[in-house]
Amino acid sequence: MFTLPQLPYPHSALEPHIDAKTMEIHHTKHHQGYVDNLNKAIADNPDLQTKSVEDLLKDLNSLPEAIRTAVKNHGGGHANHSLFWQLMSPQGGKPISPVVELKDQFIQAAMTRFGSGWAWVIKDSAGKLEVMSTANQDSPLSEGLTPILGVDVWEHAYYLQYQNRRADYIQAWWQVVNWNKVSQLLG
Ligand code: MN3
Repeated sequence: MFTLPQLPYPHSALEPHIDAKTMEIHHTKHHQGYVDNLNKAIADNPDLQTKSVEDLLKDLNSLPEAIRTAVKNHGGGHANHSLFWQLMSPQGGKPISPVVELKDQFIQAAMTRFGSGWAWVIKDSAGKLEVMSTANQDSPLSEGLTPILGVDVWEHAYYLQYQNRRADYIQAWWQVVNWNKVSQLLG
């Protein structure tokens, strides 16, 4: 059984950049929904229930075809959001230069992701940092890549506070990046 992780800070902790209502709905409704639907998808596969969601996403092709898309979508949603909460903090520490250098490219990827999805800084198997974006809840893990930084650009992540102003949301989001977590992920 997968469960919703607690937020590492109160809903209001990221204000004024990200409002408390958005955080509350995003965490308790959207993320909870991915968790519930992931559990439903693997309900008849006990062998999969003991795996981490990351391991499921890294090897989607090994899953029964009937549940592959559901695990990609809802498992991706669970993994992406679990990381996303940790990638934000009211006290994020010192920006990490090699990631900051990719800021313009990262914002460009977030702005040009049509519809719903994510922009990422990832580390490839050779340890090289790159910017990419994924549609829907697709995870970089499914492409053999390690996410280092990721911003949710689904409208549910910003619409209450920023309406259609995705650019304003992304700039505000950059103010609450948890660089301590980024540093840990960089290894
Ligand atoms: Mn979301």
